[in-house]
This record gives sequence, structure tokens and C-alpha cells, in this order.
Amino acid sequence: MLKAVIFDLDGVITDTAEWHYAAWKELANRIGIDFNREFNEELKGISRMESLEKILVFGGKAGLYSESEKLELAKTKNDQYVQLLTKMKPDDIFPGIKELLEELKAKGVLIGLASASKNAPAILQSLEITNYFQTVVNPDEVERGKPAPDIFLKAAEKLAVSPAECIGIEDATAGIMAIKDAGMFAVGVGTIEKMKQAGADLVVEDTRELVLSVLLREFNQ
Ligand code: B16
Ligand code: MG
Repeated sequence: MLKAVIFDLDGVITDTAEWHYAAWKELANRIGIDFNREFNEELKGISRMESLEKILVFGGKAGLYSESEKLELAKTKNDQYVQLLTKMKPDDIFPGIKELLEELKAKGVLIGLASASKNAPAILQSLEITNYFQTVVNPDEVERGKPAPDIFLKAAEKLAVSPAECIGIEDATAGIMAIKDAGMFAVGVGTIEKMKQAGADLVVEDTRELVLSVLLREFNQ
């Protein structure tokens, strides 16, 4: 029986990817790294510090910075990102998501958030949807980031449900792998080929298709 739906944030509830991209690009360019959209795809669902490491490797600058310099670079990126986030409004929620949250609440299905973003609580506030969530896992609470299952398992633990009673919804390959490794039903938002390859049980190309009756039908099969 379905007891909980655990959401990813960026790319599922709202589109912050573009703002992460803008902030990383500015930082990368400043340190002489040519950053592009194709590479940016690899940063989805990946933590801030891991993203920085990947960018440094991509730009041939791995090993050139001390730990404190890297923390400073990540802070510079985050300050820029947080500045962009001030523009976020409730209208920026993806279509169909608010309706799904309402349906879940009405049916008594628990709602959790498993985002790699430390800015997640502020984003939920800006979108005015904080109250729907019974738990928001802080990524610092878990040892390993996605694709490890830790953050989804922590959400289930906090909701006091078993993984088999949960649906996880993700837009990133690393996120789908995390959900499947956690033993949950994985719903991918994105292109069918990419999501199926990552292991998604159900794929939707548009968040409008995230309707509770459809999720339940597939989950119960
Ligand atoms: P922050 P998600 C992830 O969020 C993003 O997809 C990823 O690009 C970002 O680096 C990560 O959050 C950390 O975000 O710098 O705000 O802590 O997709 O797991 O909701
Ligand atoms: Mg995401």
C-alpha cells in the first residue's frame, strides 16, 4: 500500500537548474573554465561541493585549489544562486505539482522531500508549499549523496514507513538510481530513454502527468 511520496526538488517541483547553471557558469568562467549546458546536466542532483569538484576536473584544474579555497569558490557560487532565488515566486512551481500535493494530502499519503540542496527549505517557503511536507531531509544528515540511496531511506525512516511503501520522484539519473537502491518505486520526470536507462519504473515527460490515480495504478501493479 502506498504510504508516502518522496519528492526531489530541483527539476521536479521547480526549475532551479537554470539558476544553478547561471551561477556555476559565472564562477567557472571567472577561474578560466569554459562551462557549457551539456556538462551542466551532469551536475543535476549532485551536491554543491561534488559539483565544484566535477567542474574543476572538467576544466583541467583539479588539485589546484586548497580545501579552504574550494569552500570559498562554492560560497561565491551559492551567494550568486541565493541572489537569483530571491526572484522565486509561488507561480514558479511546475504545473500539476500543487494539485498532486493537494491530492496526496486529501488521501492521507505522507509527503517528504529528498533534495541534495541545502537551499531547499528556503525554496519551499518561496513557493509557499512548506506545510504540505511532513519531512524535509537536510542533506547534511546523510553520509552519502545521490546516487547512494541514503537521503531517500532517511526520508522513509523519518516518515516511519518502509521503502516498499514509498514512491520517489526524480529528474536526475543519480536520483533515480538512489530511489531504486532504496527499494522504492521510481518515477522519472524527463525523456523516456534517459529515465528508463537509469531504472525508472514509470516515466512522465511533463509534471502535469503526475496524477495520483496514475501513480497508484502503476504502483499497485
Ligand atoms: P545547493 P535536487 C540539487 O537538487 C541540484 O539538482 C543540484 O544541481 C545542486 O548542486 C544540489 O541540489 C545542491 O544544491 O547548492 O542549493 O545545496 O535535484 O536534489 O533537489
Ligand atoms: Mg533534481
